[in-house]
Amino acid sequence: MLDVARRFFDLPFQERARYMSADIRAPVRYGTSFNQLNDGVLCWRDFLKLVCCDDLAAVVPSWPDAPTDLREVVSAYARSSRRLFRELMEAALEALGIRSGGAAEMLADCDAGSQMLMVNCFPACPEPDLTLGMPPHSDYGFLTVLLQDQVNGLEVRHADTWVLVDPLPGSLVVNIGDHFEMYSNGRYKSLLHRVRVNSARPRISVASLHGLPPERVIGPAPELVDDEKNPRMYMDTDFATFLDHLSSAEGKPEVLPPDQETHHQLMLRPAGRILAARMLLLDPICPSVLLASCRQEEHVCEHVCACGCGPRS
Ligand SMILES: O=C(O)CCC(=O)C(=O)O
Repeated sequence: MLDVARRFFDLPFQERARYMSADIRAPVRYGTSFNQLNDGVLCWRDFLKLVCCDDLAAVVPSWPDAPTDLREVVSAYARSSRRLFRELMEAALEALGIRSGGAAEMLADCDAGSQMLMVNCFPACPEPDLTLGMPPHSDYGFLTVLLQDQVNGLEVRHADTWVLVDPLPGSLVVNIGDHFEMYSNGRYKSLLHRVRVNSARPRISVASLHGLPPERVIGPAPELVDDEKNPRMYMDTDFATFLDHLSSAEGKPEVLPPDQETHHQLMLRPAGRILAARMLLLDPICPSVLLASCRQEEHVCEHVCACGCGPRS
């Protein structure tokens, strides 16, 4: 996957530019920064966005036809990522204590849900301290499965500082998104993260963002809300509203000082603090775990919990 992504960004600009679009809803979109048409300050990043859906065969013909193996490799990767999302959600629902009807309904929504692949290239930058590859942001959906090459760049916000996420060979990073924080009524926290660039080597990453169907209203699960100890912490929202917000001037991403939240976080999170998770841990004992390592082959290998129950392995 990383190899074909690298070869796509090595294509002549005219070839890549065929997929440029001003429409943030376009199913295939090549661009620079977050949105080069809106951003006041451009980020040091090129991206190829590919919207996936459960009928992948229907969308793949609109994807780039060069490199020649891109459609085959990327669609296989998208399917695997979707399966992983399903498995992670099953475990997370169990960890939250959501069973039978509630879990079945949520998993059905996950199966019918949205998926978007964001293929990123952060070229080597002559002045890396003057820019960012991506500004601080959190992802809007439920879970993001992130594949990165061996070049440092991803940092997450944890305990008021930026922490580098070491690229471990053969591992994936799983980020919690805003909608999962809302659904879990704050028991899982969405992750503020950013990407730094360097002057020596380009960096490639592939984020697979998973969420529920766009029109599905998302709010705290009834099982996790009660009047006494667990009051409702979030308003209901849906993905379509978020997209409207993003395409409006108000939703324009900005390069913010590290300790500030982005606009959409402020919109989606009326209460609750920002916490950073390096990777998701699906821990049946403590669903508020923030740091973990999830290896592709072994699934879960090391856990560090931020709620005070201490490191485990
Ligand atoms: O490149 C990375 O490590 C993170 C990418 C990311 O945050 C995104 O595509 O939303």
